[in-house]
Amino acid sequence: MQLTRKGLWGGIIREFREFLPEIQDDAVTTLLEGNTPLVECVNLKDLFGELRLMLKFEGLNPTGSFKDRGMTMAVSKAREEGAKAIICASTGNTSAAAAAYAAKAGMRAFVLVPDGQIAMGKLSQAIMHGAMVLQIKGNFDNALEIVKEITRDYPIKMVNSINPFRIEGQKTGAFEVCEHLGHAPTYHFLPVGNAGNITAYWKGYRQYYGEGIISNLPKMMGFQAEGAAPIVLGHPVEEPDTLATAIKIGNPASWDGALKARDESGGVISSVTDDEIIEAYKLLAAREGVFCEPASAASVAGVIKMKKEGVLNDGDTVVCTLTGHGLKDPDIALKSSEKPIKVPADTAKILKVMGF
Ligand code: AN7
Repeated sequence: MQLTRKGLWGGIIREFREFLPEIQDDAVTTLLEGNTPLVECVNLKDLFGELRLMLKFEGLNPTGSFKDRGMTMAVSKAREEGAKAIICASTGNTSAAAAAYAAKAGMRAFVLVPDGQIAMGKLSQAIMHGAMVLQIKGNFDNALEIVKEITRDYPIKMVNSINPFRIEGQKTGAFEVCEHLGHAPTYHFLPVGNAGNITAYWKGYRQYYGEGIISNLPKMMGFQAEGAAPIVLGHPVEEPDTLATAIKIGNPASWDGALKARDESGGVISSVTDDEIIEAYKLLAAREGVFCEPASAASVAGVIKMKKEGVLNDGDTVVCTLTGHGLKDPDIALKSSEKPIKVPADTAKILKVMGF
């Protein structure tokens, strides 16, 4: 047999070049992100009936979240422009991706995170990749304001999703969903924090539609955590509160993009409670073998809610973006489930506990 490179994935910039802003070859900074699986739920018929539920598992990107799609674009573009440093505010995943791609590009990264409110896995990534991690006594929204001020006056590239290249990269998630299914889904569910991703997916779907690659558009369904649901309430939330720390955001930067996605697609932006999020989070792990982080499960909690409200029909294809990997936040996993059983090192006793 002869070895060939056929079929090897080159990262989203190389794979989707014709649909993305141009980038010089030597500036492309990639960890081969993208090409994540679209996993079909097979064990949840009791909940969803004949709904076809598919999970776009973005936790399988190089740094464990969807942010890698946007970051390869933002960092490559910053590199092309000659930037030496990047900066972002983050609830965790953006900081992990920024740190990793900056390391790859040979740039410095500064990340501002809310003190004590980001998951352990994400913090350890940012530190390991060599970013300067600044923990502020404040929330994400405060951190983003400071980053905006700094980048107004200093030559550091902002890589939050206000940076349009982030959205460009993240829209490739929609391209992949269409390619996997052979068409667009009926509904696309996402968690909403800063609202960059729902904006990006809608942009991606519209672009494929405009190019005649797909002939239908999905309804965009965004779900915020109840304690951090500014778009649902129609005003910013001063002190957002949810255990899904990734989406603990009170004043989303892409607010308008989310409204546009909802209104143009005929979709919904709604909220789910922390209990509903944890229920969906555990359900996916225990019954489908897919371990995502709590914020990601807001999408599936949204599907459960919409199904109960009679919005979804048998035969509909529903895609949920699972934005980040469950290993990002082991604390919540352990807190929300049963403790391991302590046993003596004794076969007979262990067999008894096992029920034999
Ligand atoms: C797992 O990392 O905002 O609505 O600073 O980490 O595009 O903001 C993370 C957001 C959903 C919300 N799921 O996406 C950050 C940050 C996970 C996330 C969201 C985030 P957007």
